[in-house]
Amino acid sequence: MRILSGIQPSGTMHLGNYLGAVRQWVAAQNPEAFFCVVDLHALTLEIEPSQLRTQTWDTLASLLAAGLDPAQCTLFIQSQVPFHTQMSWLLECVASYGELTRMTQFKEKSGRQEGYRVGLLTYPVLMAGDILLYSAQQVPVGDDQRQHLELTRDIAERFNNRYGEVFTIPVGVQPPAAARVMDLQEPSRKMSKSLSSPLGSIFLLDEPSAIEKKIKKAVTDTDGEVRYDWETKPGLSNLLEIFACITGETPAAVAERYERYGDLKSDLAAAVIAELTPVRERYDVLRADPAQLASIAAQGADKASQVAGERYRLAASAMGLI
Ligand code: AQP
Repeated sequence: MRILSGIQPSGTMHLGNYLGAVRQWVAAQNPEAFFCVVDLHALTLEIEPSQLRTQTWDTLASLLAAGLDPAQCTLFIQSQVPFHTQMSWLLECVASYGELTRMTQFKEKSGRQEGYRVGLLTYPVLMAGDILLYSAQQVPVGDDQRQHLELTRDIAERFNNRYGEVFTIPVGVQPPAAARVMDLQEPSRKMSKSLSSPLGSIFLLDEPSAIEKKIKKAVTDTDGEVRYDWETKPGLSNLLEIFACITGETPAAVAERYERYGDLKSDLAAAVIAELTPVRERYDVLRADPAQLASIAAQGADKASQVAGERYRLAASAMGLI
């Protein structure tokens, strides 16, 4: 199965990235699967060059620690495959300005800053190129990427209608639970690398004591009944989704096993710690070997370039470029 997905090196990976996306990638990895650190996307918001560099390696090490295996899939850094920016230009000449200004993430992120970058408007087109370069049939992503994936499908269909059948039309795939993990302190907002309150996000590299504290202090409600109900119990439902994703149950089935919030929180903390501790331990070993990380990235970029180059040349030629 041809698969493509990516993650921005915009901070430390959090439980939302891990459960909503990366855990699915590990389960789906195969020789036809491509996963990348989308460093070009991270340039859409302000970021120090040294921070971007460090976080790119941190993110690559996190993906390996989470279980991606370069012997089973292709793992690479987006900017090391120049076809991504080349394809982005071709697709910018297919996408319309109106459809880009309608993107929810653009509206939210541009509203937060003065003088936002043009890249913040156009990065969904770069993302479309990321996916279409690899003829991905499936794109495992969290729920927040649903709209960008629809845009990718629209751009691909428009291209194919105008220039001939060049692109595979991809399908987004979400996990059955935890497709949108919410902030533990503000369950109306998604868990985020950059925007959360200190206690709102659980990070992949958090110590067990920090995980326990964050889950214990997670906002719930005062009615005391353990029930899966996003309308009236968003905080609790978020915890149930996280729990269900880890154990492979449904959130409602997890809710049935508990009568008290405290017991649910203690068991959830133990489950999250058991899930993340081996990842953190592997990360420490991997991050201590920068030469190995660089070699994995170089090999991945080589393999990715072969596939991406072929699709780029087909698209460019179909549009009339010599
Ligand atoms: N809260 C979330 N729940 C489930 N899945 C999530 N993803 C992101 N947040 C959640 C999924 O993780 C993958 C990589 O996302 P990204 O690096 O593009 O992160 P983002 O969308 O920019 O969101 P972040 O991590 O919160 O970063 P900031 O705060 O910098 O915008 C994607 O598949 C995404 O769906």
